[in-house]
Amino acid sequence: MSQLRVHTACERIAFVDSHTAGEPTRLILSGGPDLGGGSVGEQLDRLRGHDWLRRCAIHEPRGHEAIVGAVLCEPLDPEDACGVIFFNNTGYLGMCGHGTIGVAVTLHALGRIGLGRHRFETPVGRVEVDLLTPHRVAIDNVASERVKRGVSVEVEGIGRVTGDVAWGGNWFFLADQAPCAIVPANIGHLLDAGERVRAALVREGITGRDAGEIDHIEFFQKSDTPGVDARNFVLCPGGAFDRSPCGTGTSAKLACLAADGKLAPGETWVQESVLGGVFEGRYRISDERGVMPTITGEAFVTAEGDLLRQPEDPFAEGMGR
Ligand code: PYC
Repeated sequence: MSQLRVHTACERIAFVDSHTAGEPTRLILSGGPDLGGGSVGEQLDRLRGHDWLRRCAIHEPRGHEAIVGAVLCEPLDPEDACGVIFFNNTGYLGMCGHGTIGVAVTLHALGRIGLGRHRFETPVGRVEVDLLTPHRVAIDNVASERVKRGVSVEVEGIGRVTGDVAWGGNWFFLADQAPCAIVPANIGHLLDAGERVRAALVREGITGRDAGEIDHIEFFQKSDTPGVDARNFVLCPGGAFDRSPCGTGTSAKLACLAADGKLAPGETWVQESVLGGVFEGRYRISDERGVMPTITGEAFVTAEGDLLRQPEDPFAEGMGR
């Protein structure tokens, strides 16, 4: 029951927040537009026409740049648990690994799904989640692939940077040589370097398949943490960094490791984020689809409530684009 005594009409957007290895997910439960039916891709096209929901839920003063939003929609296949569309401070994501883990844990906390396997539809394909405990989730992600190996770009202020271009549900440029140590004290420097690499890719016309924009930049380094294979830093499209090891980024990494013969199917790759959160990754090979990654991580719910939009509020749709 609300404590507020507001005098004017007030729209409410119900949400539950969670974090996955520190990276926030805001799941919108109600108050968004009717997205109709059809494929999740078609529903995403309709949601783009109601961009106020993304801006309101993610931008300040109701959100902040690191939040990834998720809105549930009708699945095309009624046997699937739900459709889900992810968005951030700059636009819409194909898939989101940490977000899928967060959504699964939240739906379980709401009593909407039980432990075990469930299928979610995303704009870039169906993923399967296995809720192992109320917090621990394994996702069978979309097929992932490396499309370019050893791409070298001239980066302003840095020099030549070499990396691979791979798909893990979003497009990534993955560089094994980080510009500095991947530690929290260097986050400012890593953000700046990531933006410069992204600009160099645009300048040199380097894209993913079908001219897909490479909007995530991922640096890697060896980790000193026992049992961890590598530490990463991931620059996300809107200029925030992923607090988690990035589910789609870890999937892209698995595709590169598989292509290089450095990780066998079924072997585990332990990926640590700049903040020390961990995902476990492994893959199987499908004859038709190639590298099929499974990413395992943990999420926890952190808040529930209503975002409020008053018509007279000049920032009813948030600050920013
Ligand atoms: O976990 O896939 C992910 C992700 C993408 C952007 C932020 N997190």
